[in-house]
Amino acid sequence: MTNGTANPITVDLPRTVPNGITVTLDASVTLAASEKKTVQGSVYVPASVTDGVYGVTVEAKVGNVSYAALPLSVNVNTNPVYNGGFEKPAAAGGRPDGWSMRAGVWDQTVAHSGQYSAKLNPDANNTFNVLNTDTPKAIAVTPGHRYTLSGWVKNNATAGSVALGVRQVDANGVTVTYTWTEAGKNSDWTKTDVTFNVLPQTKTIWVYLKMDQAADGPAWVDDLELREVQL
Ligand SMILES: [Ca+2]
Repeated sequence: MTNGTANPITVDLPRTVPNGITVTLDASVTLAASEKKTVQGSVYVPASVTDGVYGVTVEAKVGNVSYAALPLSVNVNTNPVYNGGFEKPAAAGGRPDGWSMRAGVWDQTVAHSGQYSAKLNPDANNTFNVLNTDTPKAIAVTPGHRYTLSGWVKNNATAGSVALGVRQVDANGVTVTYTWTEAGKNSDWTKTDVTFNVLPQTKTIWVYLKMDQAADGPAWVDDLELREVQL
């Protein structure tokens, strides 16, 4: 803020804040003649606030005159799975951002929510028919802690195996272990949980959908979330 006058002024900083969120910022600031000042505050979002986009606005007022409204968009997203609903396209298009699709399909005809899901087609010749988290979107986790990955899986296969999985990876990019939960055969959208304990050497986890060579129909995944489980 810059005081363009030759007199000291007091600038009030009223704010509009949604329920539950707190803004820590002086209620007013005094500027000497021609003084320039930066004010800093912080926004506190307690764990009780549910995911969503919240608007916080701070105004700069002198007397009853408003000189500026400073809108701040607070996006509360406690799910660390990037683009877990497959709705955001990669910059180059053609695939969902943050996912390595391999032979998988970005399907806009079938979705658990939104417009898109990710699909694997059966392939008797493919020994590793998977789609998975793209390298830069690996999720940092804490050794010794317990998490549940959940996702919605639709499986049209009546044979073989379709599974949702988590790969634990160490600091050198080497696999520590995989944990899989098999989807029911010939099943409509079903919430599928993969619960795992993070091993001491694990740094990140990657999310996988896998289909084996015996599967005889396509499978889809959508709306992936990761939550820590209290031990
Ligand atoms: Ca979706």
